[in-house]
Amino acid sequence: MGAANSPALNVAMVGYGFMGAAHSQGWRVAPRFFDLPREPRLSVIVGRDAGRAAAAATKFGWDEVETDWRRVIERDDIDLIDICSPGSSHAEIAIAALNAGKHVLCEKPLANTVAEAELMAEAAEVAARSGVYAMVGFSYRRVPAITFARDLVAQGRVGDIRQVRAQYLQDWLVDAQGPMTWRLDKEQAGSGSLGDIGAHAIDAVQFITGERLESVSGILHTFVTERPLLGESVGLSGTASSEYGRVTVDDVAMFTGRLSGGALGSFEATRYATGRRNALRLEFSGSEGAIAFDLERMNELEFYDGRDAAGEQGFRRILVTEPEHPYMAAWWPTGHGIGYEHPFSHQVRDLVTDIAEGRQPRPSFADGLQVQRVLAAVETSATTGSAWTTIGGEA
Ligand code: SOE
Repeated sequence: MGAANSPALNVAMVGYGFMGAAHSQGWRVAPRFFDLPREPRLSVIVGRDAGRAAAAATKFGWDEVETDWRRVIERDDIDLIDICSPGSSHAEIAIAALNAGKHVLCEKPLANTVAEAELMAEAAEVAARSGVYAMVGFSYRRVPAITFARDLVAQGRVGDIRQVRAQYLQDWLVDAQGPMTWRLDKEQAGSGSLGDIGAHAIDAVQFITGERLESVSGILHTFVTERPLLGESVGLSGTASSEYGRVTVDDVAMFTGRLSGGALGSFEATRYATGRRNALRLEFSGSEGAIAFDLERMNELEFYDGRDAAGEQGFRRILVTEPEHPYMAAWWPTGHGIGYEHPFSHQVRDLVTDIAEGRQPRPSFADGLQVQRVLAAVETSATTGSAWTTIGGEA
């Protein structure tokens, strides 16, 4: 286990919220279960609030605390910057880090605008020429059942995909008195359900099918336009104050799309799907078979093989916990499932391996830019009322 004689990979992580916690777990656990060519070190955690950042460092196991990301980028002993802060900060930090020769892992969506994402992809392309790599954190690609679905599709087990149904359903905004957070502020988050969770659905569909969305037609809607602000000193779980803040992003995004291989897709991203806590649901209907997945049952994949004998056909439930399944040989005995946090270790495994072997990790910033273009096209279609909006950029 680990990489006793190879140089450590010193990581500085910006942000310590939900994603900071998940990434910390990934950095810490990956080398305990996978053989990594370089051992990640949780060197510095960066947060503007020194007290909270120090508390996070202790809780998540980081060696040092810094309040200004610029200072860690200047340090010679830092190899990689992991960006877990809100979208509004991604472009500035990622570009500065890449220009300084640091590898970058950046949470999704890549940026808040296509213009920012273009600059980031450009900086990543230049850096890659000297072996400095950037990856965007679409972690669900590394759910073993999703990777396995991609493998089945690539092996032709579902034939030509004709229809795709993709939904990302959450319900944490159903209560209209639920507090304001940065995720509901366009300045900080870029968009709402569309970018925060719709981006995952878009990436997962494109990853599994190997196709790209070429045009979309969408609607966006905000059900609750004002929410109570939280008191100064309390975190997300604190009590709401009597002041209200304006919600400036979409609560729900729905769109249809055409994929490059000819498939038609319907997409829905919402935080108002009462009773659905974190259901990323994907279904692919092909000429030879079909696949269905639900993140709320993340260790399972449903597979319909149209080549089964007549009378025996039907969706079979595959428990994706066998050592033959992607990533699973490193974990528990067969049938002992994994959870939400494991894909973050898989992400670290793949990223560190690619860096050590001098290979561009995927999804690259160019992949993140392409998803950003899809998000922008949905917004354009929804806000201008145009029936179809074509997604620009290179294929
Ligand atoms: C992170 O990958 C993320 O998209 C969060 O930003 C969402 O809020 C979460 O619900 C799914 O994961």
